[in-house]
Amino acid sequence: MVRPLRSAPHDDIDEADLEVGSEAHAAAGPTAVAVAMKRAVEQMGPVTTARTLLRLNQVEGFDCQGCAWPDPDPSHRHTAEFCENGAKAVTEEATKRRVEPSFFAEHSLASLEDRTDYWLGQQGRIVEPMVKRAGATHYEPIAWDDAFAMMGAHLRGLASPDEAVFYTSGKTSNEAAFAYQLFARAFGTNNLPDCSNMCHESTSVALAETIGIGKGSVSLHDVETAELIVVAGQNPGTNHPRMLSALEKAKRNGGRIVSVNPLREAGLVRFKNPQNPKGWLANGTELADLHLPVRINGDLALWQGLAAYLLEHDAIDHDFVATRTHGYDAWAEHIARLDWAEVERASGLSRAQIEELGAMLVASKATVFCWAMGITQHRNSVATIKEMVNVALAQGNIGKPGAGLCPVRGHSNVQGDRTMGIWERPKPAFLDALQAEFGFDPPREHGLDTVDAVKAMRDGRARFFFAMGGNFASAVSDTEVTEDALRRTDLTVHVSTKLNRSHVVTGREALILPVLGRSERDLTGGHEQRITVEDSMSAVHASKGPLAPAGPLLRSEVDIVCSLAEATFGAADGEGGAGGAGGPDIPWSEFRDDYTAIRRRIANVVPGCAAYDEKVDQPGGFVLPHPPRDSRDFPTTGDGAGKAIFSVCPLEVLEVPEGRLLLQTLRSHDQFNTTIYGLDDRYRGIKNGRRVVFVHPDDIRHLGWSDGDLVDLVSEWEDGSERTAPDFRVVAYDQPVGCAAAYYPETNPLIPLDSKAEGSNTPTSKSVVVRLEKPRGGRPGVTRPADADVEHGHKRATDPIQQS
Ligand SMILES: Nc1nc2c(c(=O)[nH]1)N[C@H]1C(S)=C(S)[C@@H](COP(=O)(O)OP(=O)(O)OC[C@H]3O[C@@H](n4cnc5c(=O)[nH]c(N)nc54)[C@H](O)[C@@H]3O)O[C@H]1N2
Ligand SMILES: Nc1nc2c(c(=O)[nH]1)N[C@H]1C(S)=C(S)[C@@H](COP(=O)(O)OP(=O)(O)OC[C@H]3O[C@@H](n4cnc5c(=O)[nH]c(N)nc54)[C@H](O)[C@@H]3O)O[C@H]1N2
Ligand code: SF4
Ligand SMILES: [Mo]
Repeated sequence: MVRPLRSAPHDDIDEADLEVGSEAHAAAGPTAVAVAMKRAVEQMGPVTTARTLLRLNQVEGFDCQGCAWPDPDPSHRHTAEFCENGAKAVTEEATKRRVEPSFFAEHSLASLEDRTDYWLGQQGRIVEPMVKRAGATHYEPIAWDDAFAMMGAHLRGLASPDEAVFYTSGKTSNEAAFAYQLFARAFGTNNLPDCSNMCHESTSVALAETIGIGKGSVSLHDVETAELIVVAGQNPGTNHPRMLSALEKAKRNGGRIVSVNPLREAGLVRFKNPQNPKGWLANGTELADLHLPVRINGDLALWQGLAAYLLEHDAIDHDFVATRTHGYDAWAEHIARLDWAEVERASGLSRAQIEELGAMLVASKATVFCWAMGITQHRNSVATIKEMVNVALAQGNIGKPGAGLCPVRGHSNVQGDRTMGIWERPKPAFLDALQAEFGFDPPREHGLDTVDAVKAMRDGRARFFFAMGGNFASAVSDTEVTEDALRRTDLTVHVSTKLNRSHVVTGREALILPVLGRSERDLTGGHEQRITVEDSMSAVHASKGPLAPAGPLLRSEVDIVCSLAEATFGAADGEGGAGGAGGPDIPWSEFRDDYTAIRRRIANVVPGCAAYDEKVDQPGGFVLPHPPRDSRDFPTTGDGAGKAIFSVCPLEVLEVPEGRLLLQTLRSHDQFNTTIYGLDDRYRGIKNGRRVVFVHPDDIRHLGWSDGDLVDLVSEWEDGSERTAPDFRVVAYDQPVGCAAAYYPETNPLIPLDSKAEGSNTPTSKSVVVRLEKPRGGRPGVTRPADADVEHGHKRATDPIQQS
């Protein structure tokens, strides 16, 4: 079925090897197992593969470093409790490949700048702390103590603590996150941007305002026993594969499933459960009963149409609405005035299609609403999520069995990091608790989120950038602006397992600090330590890696934070008073030597964490309180405080000028965010390449192109500026007319820093207006990364001087 593309107009392009086949119709199944195993054995060897994967997501094992999907009850776990992409995540970390100091001696920074994230990641684990000194062309080794002293000196030299930025990616453990935010606040800043700012921030904002807590309200059991599950803007077959097992169970229990997505994602269409022998043989389970091919950004309109249907059929839980909610009448009046023609135009769906889902909602006594990035990364995402909440509230679908709101989180501990205080806008109560526990007055002013941190670095207001994991340069929008901002700092520090683009986009000086991953034994303090994490459904549990560390010099994230604190403040005397040269009296060395000491402090500071250390010891851990889920209590504030809030959200139609397409930037099946595992997107029929743009066949024709053509993507913005991402292969692909899709992070150069969601500041990664243009070749100001490709000599030229 796979046909090679006809010869390209430019033979030297990266995608010469690209193959486009037909879409897959089923997700998982034997192919998934085979793919995962082949790569695992190649990179880890057979013994480590077996030892590691059998410990993955087990009670006495370690938590998958992939996504945040929860684990089943301990009594319901399989021997192999992981998916293809979980196995890939482990392989990526437990690989036997190493990046030694000799690698950095051999490769100058300038040469590494020409490499892609894929190539950089494939080099292996970083095993020694490395420094790039001012003016140097290469990284060189540095002793840990010298690295800490260097960071401490930089931090003490800042004119204000707010000149420092402390970023977090969502893999950081609860213990490390708690210590890290404590350090940042003891130092004097709330500049704690995190990957959430680019991810589910719209969810956190919308839910906090409407139900009083920024987290989902369901358990795994609710999903499995729901009568109806709506999966909107999410591709679980790739990004949360074990969710498909839960959906399959729901289906067996008689539940119905609806997918709301511009694309017909494999997995929702058909799923072969690799844990179920039948899945190997038969065609698998048909998961989605209904697929609504919504136009990109059409969800607000769709949910208003659904609301109108519920009102029209009086499918309202009047008792719940009367006793537990606020603002219903104003909302109902607003919806009653709905203009169906506008709804159809905005959503790209007919009224009949919307009413089909409406009828399913009416028929269901317990509905679960799931969503992810297809909903959160638009300008009006907060409004869209509030409208989903309205629909859930109208039918009382919250705080009852088999029903609720289910935002599906991304990184494996992104929710836990927030719970532990990684947040640029901490609640006063959290700061009060910190103050009571540690006896210092934390800063009260809000800090910088991700987008604002870029602006602060760009404008010289922030000069120290520290990243606890992640790949800031590639993950944030407006690649050129973001990279330029990082380069303007005095010092960039990356605590990382693997090499990535952010390590080669340095401040005047730079450090790379090698860190233990989840799969590795943590012997900090001379004894085996464990860490804890929280999943997407607020379940907290312990995790302990089984493998020998990738190298003897690796340190844990907790160790790095505590040592940095000591180097910054001077070692604490542990006797009260000023803890050294200038910091509050916090026992950093005690924290480092035994993480239990941190957990005791978490118990005192973080709501719902009393007896934390004891509770995480229960098999499967414990579930954090969630008043709407537990007792239909809504800890909202402001107008209607104490009740769930209905919101009135004006309907808008995202108008796309003639000749333009609405582009979403999404993940392939072979990546974890900016970590590229490989160049195939099996379910979408793409082999050996990533620079593709999926376009509807009618649009291809209408715009005067052919399937297989090579194009530049050009985005146009309100201020008249244009941005280009060059050299994408046009691939004909079924989706609503006018929509298009291409992979992230290659498309991040197209999204201006100021294009972000109202209320949450999340970059609008899912609605970018673009036109397709004949490739113009390398021009100044164009980010031109290569993929498969580096062998083909492609440059990643963000800087005109670097142009080939
Ligand atoms: N293997 C793997 N797993 C991952 C990740 C990974 O990169 N790889 N990343 C992790 C992270 S951090 C996250 S946040 C999650 C991301 O999980 P997802 O949100 O599933 O990730 P995306 O690939 O961005 O997919 C977005 C989906 O929304 C659809 N969509 C786009 N625009 C719209 C729209 O306007 N309306 C609707 N209804 N749908 C739309 C797209 O077609 C696509 O199916 O996955 C996590 N898990
Ligand atoms: N255009 C576009 N942009 C997007 C998105 C999109 O859909 N479209 N999605 C956004 C989303 S949802 C997210 S979450 C962000 C992701 O943004 P980030 O979280 O910043 O990016 P990742 O690619 O997940 O980070 C990968 C790096 O983390 C490091 N790492 C891996 N494991 C560990 C570990 O255990 N410890 C430490 N310290 N480091 C580790 C490795 O060095 C690796 O290279 O990107 C956002 N950007
Ligand atoms: S579903 Fe997510 S957490 Fe579970 S094994 Fe797969 S990647 Fe890991
Ligand atoms: Mo994410």
